[in-house]
Amino acid sequence: MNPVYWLAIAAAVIVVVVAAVLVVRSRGKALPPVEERQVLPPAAPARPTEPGELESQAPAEVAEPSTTTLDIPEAPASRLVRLRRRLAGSQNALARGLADLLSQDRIDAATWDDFETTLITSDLGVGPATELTTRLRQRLAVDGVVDPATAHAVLRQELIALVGPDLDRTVHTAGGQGPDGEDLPGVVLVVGVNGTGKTTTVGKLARVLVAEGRTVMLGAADTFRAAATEQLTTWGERVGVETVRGAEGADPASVAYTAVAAGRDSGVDVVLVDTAGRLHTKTGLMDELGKVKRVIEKVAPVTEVLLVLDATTGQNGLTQARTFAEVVDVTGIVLTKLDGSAKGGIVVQVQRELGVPVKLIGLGEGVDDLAPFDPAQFVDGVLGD
Ligand SMILES: Nc1nc2c(ncn2[C@@H]2O[C@H](COP(=O)(O)OP(=O)(O)O)[C@@H](O)[C@H]2O)c(=O)[nH]1
Ligand SMILES: [Mg+2]
Repeated sequence: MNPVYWLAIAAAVIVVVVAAVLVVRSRGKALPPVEERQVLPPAAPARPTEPGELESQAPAEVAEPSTTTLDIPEAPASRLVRLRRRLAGSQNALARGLADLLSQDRIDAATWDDFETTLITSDLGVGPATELTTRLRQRLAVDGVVDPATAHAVLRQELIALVGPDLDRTVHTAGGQGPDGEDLPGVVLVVGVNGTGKTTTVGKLARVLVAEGRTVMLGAADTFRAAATEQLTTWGERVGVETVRGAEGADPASVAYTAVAAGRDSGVDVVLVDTAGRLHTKTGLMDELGKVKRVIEKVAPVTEVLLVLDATTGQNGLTQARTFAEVVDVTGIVLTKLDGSAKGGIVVQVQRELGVPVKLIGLGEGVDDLAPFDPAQFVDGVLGD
């Protein structure tokens, strides 16, 4: 037979084998390592809602976690390393301004002006940018000559001071005890405008808590879109936690109440309540958010109210933050999309604006892309250390 013919067959066989190997390998990569785990015992049935304040008594259902294999969240330590790398990799204005400054032999008034302008465009805010520049000029530019190593150390110190190393950044999830001595779950209410990353944050946070050995229940109080409930339930299933959900259009306060009551009755440690993205310009919707919190507190105190802000929205995000702070006592900020924003400076501005610390940061869409906010690590990331 024609050798060319045989060669063609051999080539085809090789292509098929190589393709098969590639497919198998890419599958292996796409799937996170899984491990068989005991699924949490199902919760006691949700108690019927009772407060007179509720308008619709839409029955909430509990979506039990599926019995498929569960993801095991990445350990916080390795997660932080990766997140820091990502932060350093984002071309942020703050990092650039600092690098420019450090690259000068002599720093004159014009260089300081440029530096200040760069800081302002990094979303640090005019006040903090001016303060930082003034502090650095005092400490560094005595004779106009800056030793890079000293400059770097001083910058690091001043930036950490600006971010606030002493603020309490714990996400409070420890529940107390009820009037009859029964254990109450910690309750985390997650609020913010649509699309900022609330549901994603609830999912990621549930993973962190589960990894720490806490038992968790989710409340899908975003009842405006069925898809929102599905999205949360999927997050829950992946780490083996239950999601209490209402029918589409059900009263969000009712679902939140049912979720927290179910959490208490089944003795979970923490209930995370996802809410709808309220249009902060609509007074009625904001009032409703206040109601969600009041109704939950008929069962258990809300231990943490996390306001989720998209770091890429800049000033607009700050306006949202102010409006939300008027209706609920925000106790912590989650700043999402820092990976894409290149605007690390917003951390400082938003904390000043609200007087509330940034507690968590989102640095990607991946399931483990949520990290506790640590000022020193954040600054090191920004400085590219
Ligand atoms: N790049 C990036 N995307 C994020 C982050 N957090 C959330 N997202 C994405 O933002 C979109 C909206 O998120 P979602 O949780 O549905 O927002 P919600 O409407 O506030 O509940 C989704 O595509 C998320 O994957 C983050 O930290 N970084
Ligand atoms: Mg959502």
